Amino acid sequence: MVLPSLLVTLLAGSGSAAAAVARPVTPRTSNGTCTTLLQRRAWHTFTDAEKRAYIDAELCLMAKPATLGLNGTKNRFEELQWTHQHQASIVHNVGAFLPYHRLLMWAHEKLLREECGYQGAQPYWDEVRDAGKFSTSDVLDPVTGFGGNGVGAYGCIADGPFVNFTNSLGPGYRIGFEHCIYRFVSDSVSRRAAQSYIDECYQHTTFVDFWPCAEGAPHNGGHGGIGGKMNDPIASPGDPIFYLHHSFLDKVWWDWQELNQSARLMDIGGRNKFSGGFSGGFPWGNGTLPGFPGGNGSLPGAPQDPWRSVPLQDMIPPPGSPEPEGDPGNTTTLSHILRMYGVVPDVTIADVMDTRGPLLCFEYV
Ligand SMILES: *[C@@H]1O[C@H](CO)[C@@H](O)[C@H](O)[C@H]1NC(C)=O
Ligand SMILES: *[C@@H]1O[C@H](CO)[C@@H](O)[C@H](O)[C@H]1NC(C)=O
Ligand SMILES: *[C@@H]1O[C@H](CO)[C@@H](O)[C@H](O)[C@H]1NC(C)=O
Ligand SMILES: *[C@@H]1O[C@H](CO)[C@@H](O)[C@H](O)[C@H]1NC(C)=O
Ligand SMILES: *[C@@H]1O[C@H](CO)[C@@H](O)[C@H](O)[C@H]1NC(C)=O
Ligand SMILES: *[C@@H]1O[C@H](CO)[C@@H](O)[C@H](O)[C@H]1NC(C)=O
Ligand SMILES: *[C@@H]1O[C@H](CO)[C@@H](O)[C@H](O)[C@H]1NC(C)=O
Ligand SMILES: [Cu+2]
Repeated sequence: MVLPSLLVTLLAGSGSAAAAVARPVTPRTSNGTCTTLLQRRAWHTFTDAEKRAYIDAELCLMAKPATLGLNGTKNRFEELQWTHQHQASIVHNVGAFLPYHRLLMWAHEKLLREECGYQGAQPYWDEVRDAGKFSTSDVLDPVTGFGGNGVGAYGCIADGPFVNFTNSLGPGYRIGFEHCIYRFVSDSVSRRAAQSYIDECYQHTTFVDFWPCAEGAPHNGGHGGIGGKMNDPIASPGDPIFYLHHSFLDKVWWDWQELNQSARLMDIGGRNKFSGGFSGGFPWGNGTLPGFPGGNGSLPGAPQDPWRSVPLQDMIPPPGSPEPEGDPGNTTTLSHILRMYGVVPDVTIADVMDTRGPLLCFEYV
């Protein structure tokens, strides 16, 4: 008997690396170029070989010289990070938070694939699975993952593939201060990644109500649960776990959109500007980091985290920091411009609303 071809595809694909790559789709738009959706899967479903391929590509990005002249960047990995550091004040606590981070994940995936030979899709970390026990996650595996918790006063990572990486961006807005990837893993903070918090966000039926909820516990659980570099709201993309975490958060948004596509695929809103800033608002901010004499700005961090105190000036957007662009008023709209400073072309929020649209062309499975 001859199996229907769809079934053959499913059988052949299940559990193999082939399933990671692509599935043909019907284009949604008349001029769209999205004919093959990349399928983003959870990290824990990756085979060891798939994990190795992803990490090797990340190491490749970290080793590739910077090309864009973005101040302080040494390599392509930091160029992605720079777009986040430079725009931190206009891509957090605002309506553009989820759209900008969706674009950043996509740009990262694109660079891995186009410049570092990666053939898979961007993985996400199923943090719900590890909520309350991040320290045991396979993401932190020293051999097949991103290396474990930090050690010593500064929490520098001591094993794994990224142990020798030095980062030039951060803490905060600082540029040119070479430092390790540092972590202060907290299982208790990681409880915020629990499904109950996500379900709470899914009670909200409009984007303006949904995004602040998503930016709360589901977002902060991953940042605070890993801690250290990941807990720096400005320079956190210096820890490659950032990309697994924000892909998880992007999936939280995507799942919410999927629950009611007709109402939510183009639903956007929220404020464009947030007056709060990053300094002064966090607990544990009164320590002084050796090497940061007089440090009095505060990053969120565990009480033992010496990085939590940095010079206040490094926590305030420097002169020349960008302002939101493209909206008619103070509310975030589909015409809001998302800037990527040459890493990938600038686009508008409209371009990133539908992950199956011509620009992004991916889905979560
Ligand atoms: C083609 O795509 C562009 C950019 O996504 C869009 O602005 C335009 O409306 C599309 N045209 C048609 C006919 O769909
Ligand atoms: C890190 O550098 C040390 C010293 O050069 C080297 O022995 C080690 O293999 C490197 N580790 C990785 C993961 O690159
Ligand atoms: C680059 O960053 C350094 C360190 O913060 C700063 O002193 C310098 O003015 C910056 N250069 C430009 C062109 O912005
Ligand atoms: C989708 O949202 C619209 C507008 O809020 C609502 O009328 C409709 O009932 C929703 N559909 C589903 C399946 O929840
Ligand atoms: C912060 O300052 C208070 C008062 O001086 C002190 O009791 C506390 O231990 C300090 N906390 C840290 C983390 O340094
Ligand atoms: C922090 O340091 C700056 C610069 O030295 C100083 O102007 C400011 O008053 C300090 N703030 C606090 C709260 O100590
Ligand atoms: C936008 O915000 C500014 C600063 O808060 C305010 O002065 C202005 O009136 C607002 N504009 C609109 C159209 O709401
Ligand atoms: Cu961010």
